[in-house]
Amino acid sequence: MLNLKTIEGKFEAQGLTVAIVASRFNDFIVDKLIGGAVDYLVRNGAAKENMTLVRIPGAFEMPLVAKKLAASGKYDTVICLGAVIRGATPHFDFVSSEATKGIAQAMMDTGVPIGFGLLTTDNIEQAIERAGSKAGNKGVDAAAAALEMVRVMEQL
Ligand code: INI
Repeated sequence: MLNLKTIEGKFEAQGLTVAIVASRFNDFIVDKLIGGAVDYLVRNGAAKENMTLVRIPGAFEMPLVAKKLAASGKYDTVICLGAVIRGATPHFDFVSSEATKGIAQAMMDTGVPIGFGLLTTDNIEQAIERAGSKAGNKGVDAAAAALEMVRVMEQL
């Protein structure tokens, strides 16, 4: 549009190797995110044989696992899917902030794009809305961002 040399990623997932890290905590939500992410990638050309799902206890464990997978050299991208839902104590704030910081750190330490599909919501209704109902599916969004980032990074 501005006549600039522009680098951007195509949404082509052929040959993409993916690790999905998904928490068991709030699995009725997280399973919807996984379904959305896998469906998105397959519809864009990825093969299920090139995808590995790693189930972990909760969001707090996500950075460690995401970092190990990203550093393994086996995957073009790692997609983190989970749901932290606010309760009556400050627990939510500690879990969500450590998970978010740790996932970002894993991406920066390894140079591997990581899709961030960790819901942090005030209540269950907000989580349901973001897991395939009125506010879309954040698993799809995380997969799309991960794919776009892989294709951008290949060109830089
Ligand atoms: N883990 C989540 O993934 N979501 C939550 O909402 C949550 N809450 O609210 O407690 C949660 N806690 C567990 C945490 O991630 C660890 O698995 C646990 O503390 C064991 O280390």
